[in-house]
Amino acid sequence: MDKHQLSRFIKDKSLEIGFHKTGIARAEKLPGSDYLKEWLAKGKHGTMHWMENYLEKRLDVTKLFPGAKSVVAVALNYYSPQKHSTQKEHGKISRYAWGEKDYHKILKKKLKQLLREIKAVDETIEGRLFVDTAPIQDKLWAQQAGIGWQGKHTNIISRDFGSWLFLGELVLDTELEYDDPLQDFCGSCTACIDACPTQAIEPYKVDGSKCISYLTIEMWDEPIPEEQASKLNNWIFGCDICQDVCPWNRFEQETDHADFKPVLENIRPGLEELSKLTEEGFKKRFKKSPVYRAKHKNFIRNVKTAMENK
Ligand code: B12
Ligand code: SF4
Ligand code: SF4
Repeated sequence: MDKHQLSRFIKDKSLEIGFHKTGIARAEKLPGSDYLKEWLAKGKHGTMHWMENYLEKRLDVTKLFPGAKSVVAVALNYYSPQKHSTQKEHGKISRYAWGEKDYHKILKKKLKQLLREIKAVDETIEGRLFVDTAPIQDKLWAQQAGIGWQGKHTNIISRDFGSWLFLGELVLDTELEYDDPLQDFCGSCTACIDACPTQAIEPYKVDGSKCISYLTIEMWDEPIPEEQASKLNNWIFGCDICQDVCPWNRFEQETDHADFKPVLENIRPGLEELSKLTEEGFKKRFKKSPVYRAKHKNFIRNVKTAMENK
């Protein structure tokens, strides 16, 4: 197969495997990647010190995978149409964590399958797969490969699915045909900036240390600062506000992946009941779910903070 045929093959297989969007970009240091250094220097990562690790690799994919020539960026739509409860006695868990399983495993399995299909055509091709936790800038690659643009809330928005997308990459040591990046369609809209309760968003920049997602998932072993605690709006794991208000999410489509179907108790979880979860109970209920990342102690902290706001 020449590079045109192979690129077509990869995109067709990717759809067959169940990815909703695929784009291909040249593996090189991307313009825009260096903003990360400024973000870290200003402490916008709060206590996420792991973001400082392998910095050179995160900034340049050819250092992460020497020999890399192409980045196949993929996206999976996880949208479920149910609404978050507005009742005070319920907590809010972000939509991406409503399902029973953790998305990392689901994406990884599909990327492995894609790599197997590619190797079946040409066994000399080598590849590495990355999902979220690797030192690679998922959003930059999705943008460069034309999957979507980074909205002012910094999430990737696609014109056909909105922003309810998980992102991943398959990096290959072979030349392919490359897609063009998509232009920005935010225009003069500022809905996400206006709606963010903790004022974490400046256009195209998010102060991670102020984001409710950080405060409830990534900030461990310390109380939620008073200034932000009163603004949690019952979010106990992540936050969907900037995406819920985005006009491009009118184009959202219900996911066709059974694995992302919501567990009903995750949509309207009772705060009182959650506050009584023992470590064992937390493990039993959330072991396979993304919620497990928060750990029992911090999850209970979130629940209690939400209850105090009543
Ligand atoms: C750290 C992290 C967080 C942190 C920091 C968030 C952030 N915005 O950086 C916290 C914990 C707060 C977080 C929250 C969430 N996250 Co998160 N997170 C990550 C992670 C691990 C790294 C992101 C990163 O590199 N941040 C550093 C900053 C510097 O990157 P950046 O925001 O992209 O910076 C760009 C812009 O600022 C822009 N820029 C800068 N200046 C300018 C100027 C102009 C004019 C323009 C146009 C652009 C521009 O260029 C920069 C480079 O691209 C990625 C996974 C990965 N490995 O990439 C997931 C990831 C970004 N998260 C994801 C998700 C789903 C979320 C949440 C929606 C979860 C939730 N519901 O609670 C929220 C969204 C909050 C938000 N509005 O960003 C998804 C996003 C999917 C998508 N459709 O885009 C990712 C890609 C995971 C995945 N593989 O699916 N996350
Ligand atoms: S996820 Fe919530 S807190 Fe974070 S930037 Fe979006 S609206 Fe603000
Ligand atoms: S809410 Fe408006 S400004 Fe924010 S990402 Fe969506 S379109 Fe862009």
